[in-house]
Amino acid sequence: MVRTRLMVALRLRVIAAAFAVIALGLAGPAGSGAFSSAGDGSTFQELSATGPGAAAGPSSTATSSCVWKWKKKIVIRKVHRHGKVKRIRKVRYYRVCVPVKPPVVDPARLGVRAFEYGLTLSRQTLVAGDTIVELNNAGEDAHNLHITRIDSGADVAIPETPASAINKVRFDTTPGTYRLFCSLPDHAALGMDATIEVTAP
Ligand SMILES: [Cu+2]
Repeated sequence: MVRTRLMVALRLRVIAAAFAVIALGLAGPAGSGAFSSAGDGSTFQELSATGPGAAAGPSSTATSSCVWKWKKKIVIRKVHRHGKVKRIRKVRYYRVCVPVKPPVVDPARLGVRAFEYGLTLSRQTLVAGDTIVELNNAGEDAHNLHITRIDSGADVAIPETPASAINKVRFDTTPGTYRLFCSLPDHAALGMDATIEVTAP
């Protein structure tokens, strides 16, 4: 009989202690209730600073080079309580800025066939931006190719290329008119001279 009463009293104490733990948890700092039942105030603070409830999130400083995404991590903590070691499982939320890969845009391509004496272009217009110009020397002599902006005189060149050889140059174009010619003596005057229109994307 005495033993039974003792057992009941002990059980009541255990229940009371459990309620106290819950009450302690609920009385924790205000914020997202996701972690409150754990009753671990210090961790809660840390979580609320980076958790989904954080008012001044990194989103306010997000740049176009990365996108903020929520991540979840399970954290197991050992807490000493009432002489016992308790394992507390928590879900920790944090944000990471995932780099955004710029869309891969294929370069514009222009083929230039050179011969004595002329240039044949694979196209008459180009879209501005990353461009590859390929000189295909279909003649018997060596030829080079200059690509010059008519208005500014900015010049990109493919060096002298022997007969039956192919050479390339890659550069950025801007909208405008470009002149293509071979700079070897008289070659442009003899016909190795052409223009191409570069249009805005
Ligand atoms: Cu030439």
